[in-house]
Amino acid sequence: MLEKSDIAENAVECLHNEQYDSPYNQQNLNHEGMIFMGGRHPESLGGKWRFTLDLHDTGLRQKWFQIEPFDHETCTNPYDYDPHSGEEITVPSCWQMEREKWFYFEGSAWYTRDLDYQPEQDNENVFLRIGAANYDCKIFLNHQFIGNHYGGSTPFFADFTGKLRTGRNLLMICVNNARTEDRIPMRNNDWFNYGGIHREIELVRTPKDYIKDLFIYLVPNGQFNTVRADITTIGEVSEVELAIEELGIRTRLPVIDGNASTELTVSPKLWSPEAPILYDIEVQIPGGDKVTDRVGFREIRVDGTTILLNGQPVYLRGINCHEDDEKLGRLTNEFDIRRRFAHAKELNCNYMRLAHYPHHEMAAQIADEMGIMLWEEIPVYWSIAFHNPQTRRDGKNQMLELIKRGRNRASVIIWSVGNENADTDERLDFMTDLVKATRSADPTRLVTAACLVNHAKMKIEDRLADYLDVIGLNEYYGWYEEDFNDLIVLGKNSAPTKPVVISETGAEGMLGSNAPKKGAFSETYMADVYRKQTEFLPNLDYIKGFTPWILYDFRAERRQNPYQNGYNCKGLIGADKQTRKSAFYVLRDFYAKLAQQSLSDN
Ligand code: GCB
Repeated sequence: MLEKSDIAENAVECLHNEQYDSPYNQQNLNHEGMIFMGGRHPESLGGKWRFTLDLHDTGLRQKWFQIEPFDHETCTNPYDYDPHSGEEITVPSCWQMEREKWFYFEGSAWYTRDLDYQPEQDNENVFLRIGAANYDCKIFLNHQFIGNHYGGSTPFFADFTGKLRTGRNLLMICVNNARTEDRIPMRNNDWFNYGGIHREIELVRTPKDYIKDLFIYLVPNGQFNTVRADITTIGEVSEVELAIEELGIRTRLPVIDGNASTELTVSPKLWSPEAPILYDIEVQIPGGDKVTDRVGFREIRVDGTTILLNGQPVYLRGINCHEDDEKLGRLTNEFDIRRRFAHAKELNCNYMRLAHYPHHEMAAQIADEMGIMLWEEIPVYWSIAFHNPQTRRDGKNQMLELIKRGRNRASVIIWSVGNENADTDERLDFMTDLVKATRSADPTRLVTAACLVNHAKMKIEDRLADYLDVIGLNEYYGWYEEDFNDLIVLGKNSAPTKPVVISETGAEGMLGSNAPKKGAFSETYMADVYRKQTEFLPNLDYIKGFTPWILYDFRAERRQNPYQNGYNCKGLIGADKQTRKSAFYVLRDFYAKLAQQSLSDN
């Protein structure tokens, strides 16, 4: 047993210490370490990595990250794993999609590779950036623990400055996707628990003095004439230059204690789905670090039960979408994202809900360009350990990472803090704190959550609604709630003073030769539910948006009836991302009518 070898300093501790992972769970890789990426040129560390699953966390117990390369032929010590050899995996990926034998694995897995480092400039900073790894990600460089990150869908950075050797370095990463009680989401949810480093992994270099953050936006004052920029720098920086050439702006700003801010009086052309106008932005430390972005300026606010985009009432014609693919799992790419928005446009949508966790950052960049408004959210979903301070810290951190990553994206109009969480005191306390943190990190967007219905009183009732700008409502009348007439009762009994967006509704509809021809799970039944919903909802004047569940069928292991076989089949299009179901056309025609109406109203 390796417990007796040189590698394990203390054999008994190695086997019996159940606190073995606490030194490696500091969650020190968090939103505070984020660096603005626009215009930077990171080096990809993607490609083939050595890989092993580690069901018992033997790697942390035995400290596999300390193992030096050794010769197998002459080695006399037994070993349980050699990080310098073994199976290979492609990174980024979800391990489930790489080998059939890894499909249902939930636990720790180790990634190892050599890293050749050659400095490019004096005193450069070097960071490792991971776009997302699900869920706990621990980083080891040259046998030393650097830090860990919690949360499966947001980016994080590890500071390698001063820790890299010129030439060969050893990088080891342990990713754990177990569903545990403290995590967000917790143990139970309706999507597949993919594991691994599923977004880009790269090295980012900056000069010693650099730009850490840039937040630029149209001040939501109803005048459309003020652009504000907040810039954060690191190092000895006394001024920065901000340029928006197309608006005739080139100005130098003093930096005080690492911060520069300005409000410019300027009236840019406004961004909207009909006119997704973007401006090139440049920020530079004179003679030094430079970042760029392409940014749209728009204002989103609510007035009573109306949502106003650039001062004009807007109805959100939306659809939900998971980040899921039959062959790739949660790994996505530009083609996949563009196809998704093209399908939304075919449905006459102007809006999409990116469910139920932060999607790849490319989604909002492409939505900016294509003119699709977005709802983005973190997976505070169903049951969560709201009482646990660690969980609260994790939730807030995921939200701040999401906001910092994408707050220059005009397409993102709403942040959502939760989905269908029971209305308890602990949840309310957790949520009010989260809403406060969200608003203070970003005063330019609406805040929402998918709220609850009081089934006894048959009305929309959720204490969280008081703290939101828009009430999201998931309702499945005609499917889980079989009697559609109950929706009519609910609609009449409710008198919200804020806009309500139907954040989910739908029904399952199977494709293929085995699909039932009528009744539940048939396409006909599904289309009928869509018909009833779209005929009734326009009668409720406080409903200001509609996002049925969902664009594509997606993998969900809790669904095991003979039709579903591990898939949620409420997609308007099948899991092949091609085959449109009958309900697709019902929604398309409904939205065409709404779009026509809104043209004639404006
Ligand atoms: C919901 C959940 C969503 C599920 C959906 C369903 O209310 O928010 O994650 O997938 O219902 O299909 O049951």
